[in-house]
Amino acid sequence: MNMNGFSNIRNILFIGSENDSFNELKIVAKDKNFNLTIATSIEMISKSLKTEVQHLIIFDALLGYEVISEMLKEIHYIQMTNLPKVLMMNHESFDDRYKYFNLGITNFFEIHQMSYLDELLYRIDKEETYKKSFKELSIAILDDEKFHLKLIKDILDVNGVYNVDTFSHPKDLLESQIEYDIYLIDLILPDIDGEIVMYEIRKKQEHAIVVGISSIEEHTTIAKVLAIGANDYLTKPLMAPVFMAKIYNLGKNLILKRENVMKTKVLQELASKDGLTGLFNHRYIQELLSKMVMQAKRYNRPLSVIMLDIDDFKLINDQYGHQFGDHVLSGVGKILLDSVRENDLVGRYGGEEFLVILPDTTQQEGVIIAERIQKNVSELVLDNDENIHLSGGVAPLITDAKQLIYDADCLLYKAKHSGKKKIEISFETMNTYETC
Ligand code: GH3
Ligand code: MG
Ligand code: MG
Repeated sequence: MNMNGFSNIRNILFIGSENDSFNELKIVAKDKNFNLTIATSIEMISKSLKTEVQHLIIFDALLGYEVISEMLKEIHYIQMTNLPKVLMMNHESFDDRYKYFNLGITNFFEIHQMSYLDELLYRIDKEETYKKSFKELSIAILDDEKFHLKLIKDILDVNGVYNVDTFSHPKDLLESQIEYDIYLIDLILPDIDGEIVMYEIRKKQEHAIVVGISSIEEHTTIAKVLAIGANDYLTKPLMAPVFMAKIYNLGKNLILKRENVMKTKVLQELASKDGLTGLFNHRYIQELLSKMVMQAKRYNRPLSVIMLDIDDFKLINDQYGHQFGDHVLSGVGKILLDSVRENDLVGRYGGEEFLVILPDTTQQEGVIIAERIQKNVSELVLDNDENIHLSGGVAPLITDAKQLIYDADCLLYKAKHSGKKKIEISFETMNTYETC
């Protein structure tokens, strides 16, 4: 991968002569990791297209309309896929665009607007990565006619899509344990209707691509299939280029959707976690506490929290430096996570203060967990053979989240003021002048 993030070499076929514009193109192409080949005759074009996968063809308008028209005819004859064809002009005008568009040119740019080409190459590269991902999607075809099954499989095969399974009986597909990305379903089938098969698939897989394929052209049938949740409906006989273009677009949408889900997950992770310790941050642990309190009250279950604070942390910073302090903090965070059960939630409440939410836990049970954490942390030894200690307060839910935090904080305060290195659970011995 180079600086631009392009992962594979892409090819551009330039049709024109080796002039200044060609040299400029070469620089832009190289920068974007595209390979530029020049062709000056129909023979050279046909040889290039047959020997190398091309991702873009650029014509120099200087060749003139007639020559370009002849060359495009030859390209259309050889080339099956929709290759972008760009015309490089001195000045582009609506009339020219209209004229060349009818010939099959898809994009235009002026020689002095190399930035346009830059953008185009970026888009082509992105599209290529989608094409690659598309070829990896799994496809199930269900059709009782062997001929259609083979036809669809062949079209996919020619287009480099090999992760394809075929089914002649609806039951075989419905009973298959595999969750496919794309389902191509014939409507008229033995035993079970295609519509029911589609309904069953949609029920199990909300985001899979489901396409109905049938010779039925009745509007009500098409509308019904789409209402069931099919993404599209194609009528037989299938036209290979249209079929492929539609399936590719649907597949690309699925890939984009998955990409967005991943991005959202990453963002949620970033927004809810503390960067240093990886624990939930102050805002998010409060949000979680409100939710847990609501649940505990609804189901009448106990809930406790532990508020913990590292003893004399300032001294650790002063003695070993802030960086080492950070290291201790993330170490303590890890011990906290390792010391609690799966359903417990751990957050960094402040600088060296932590909040642990314990669902389904009484205060007495909470103390056991707090003491376990305390013991595990105290096994962290510093260079001067000193250990790290925690003070804490364990409070049970009585009224609401606010009270819970207040009580735990108050008990922590009590632990600090009565010698540190301890877990407090009772307000009883607190002096009246000692307020939180
Ligand atoms: P106590 O036993 O009473 O809790 O004393 P303490 O020194 O632990 O508490 P104090 O509140 O006096 O000091 C907390 C220190 O924690 C001061 C602050 O610089 C440090 N601290 C807070 N956040 C971070 C951090 O992210 N990294 C590092 N290295 N230090 C931090
Ligand atoms: Mg402290
Ligand atoms: Mg503190």
